[in-house]
Amino acid sequence: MSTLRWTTAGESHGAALVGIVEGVPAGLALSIERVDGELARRQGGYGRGGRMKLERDRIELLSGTRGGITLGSPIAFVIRNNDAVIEKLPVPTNPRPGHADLAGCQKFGHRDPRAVLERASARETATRVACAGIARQVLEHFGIEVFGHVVELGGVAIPATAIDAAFALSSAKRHELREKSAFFALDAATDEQLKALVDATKEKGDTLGGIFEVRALGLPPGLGGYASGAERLTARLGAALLSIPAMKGVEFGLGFATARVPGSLAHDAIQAARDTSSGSRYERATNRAGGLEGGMTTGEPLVVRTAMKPIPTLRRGLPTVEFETLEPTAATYQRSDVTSVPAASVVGEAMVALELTAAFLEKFGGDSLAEVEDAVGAYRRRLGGV
Ligand code: EPS
Repeated sequence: MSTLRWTTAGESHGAALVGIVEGVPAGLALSIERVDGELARRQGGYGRGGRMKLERDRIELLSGTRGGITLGSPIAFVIRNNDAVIEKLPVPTNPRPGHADLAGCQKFGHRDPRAVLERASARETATRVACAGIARQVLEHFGIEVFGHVVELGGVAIPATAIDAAFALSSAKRHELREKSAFFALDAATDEQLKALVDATKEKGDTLGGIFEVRALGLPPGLGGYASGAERLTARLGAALLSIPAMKGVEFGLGFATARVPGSLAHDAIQAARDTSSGSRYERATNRAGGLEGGMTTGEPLVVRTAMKPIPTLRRGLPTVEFETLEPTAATYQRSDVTSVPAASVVGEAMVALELTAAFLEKFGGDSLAEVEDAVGAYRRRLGGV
């Protein structure tokens, strides 16, 4: 079976987070360090709070490999929670605005926000990053890079010129640049300004949202599909990104700005490819579409940006009411991040990687990596005749 499927389980302060990835072809040398590296990255970024000092996320592989090579069977893993105190934590007496607390309690008919928030917590995204860390190694085997970075935080934007310059660099240099940034951004000069902003916001007991961008480089044309809504990669990527807690909007390429320009400035001219090493005889003169047309990859870089709301847990709790009395009160506060937009960029990168791996294996999937290699090679050759 070559269709990628994945699922997660676990509560934020339960014993562990659990993940299963199915559909990874047999014969892939799986790097656990690669997965743990992404987990460590997700824990980082300037503005994280106390919880991340307690956790050291890493996967314990339970199945699906032998001698480090995938078997084609389900790959199961756990990530243990150090802060596994779910049975000892108090039950908040009021629902926190901006969280799943109230609608979740109404949905299940109880007054115990902990029964909701333990699973609704963004802690679950660690499992997604691990699932993607496994699955994306298929894409990486074929030279496809998925790269997330923060482009805006609390209204301060990374200059577009710095981003363009970073994407003109080699992949290794671009990664180096991002690693140096406390915000997983591509401009060292903006880091200091962002640090000052986060510090001042922390002082005030407030929080910050922002925008991250994910680009995927080296994609072949024709992933996804136009024949049904469910195949359209635009919809699938949008849903994948909006499934991350706290995400409020997604745009591709020119995004919302496309709606404000005439058609002559909204699209990408087709021209003969200067470099035909990918197999395609065509390229686009620009990439306003962000690498997708008709719900399919065009072969140009995928460019997608996602907006994240500020974390709703504030030191001075937002106004709410007590469950029992409906008396006005301030929402319960224990601890919180000032911002987790850098971490969200790691999660967004993971979600895009998962969706692209799924689309890639739908088109080229086989039981073994060798079969996938054959299918990719044959497609590249066929593209030369189109
Ligand atoms: C989260 C609240 C905080 C964050 C957590 C998400 O956790 P705690 O309630 O333990 O202080 O640290 O994020 C993570 C644990 C993580 O791994 O990203 C929330 O309410 O969503």
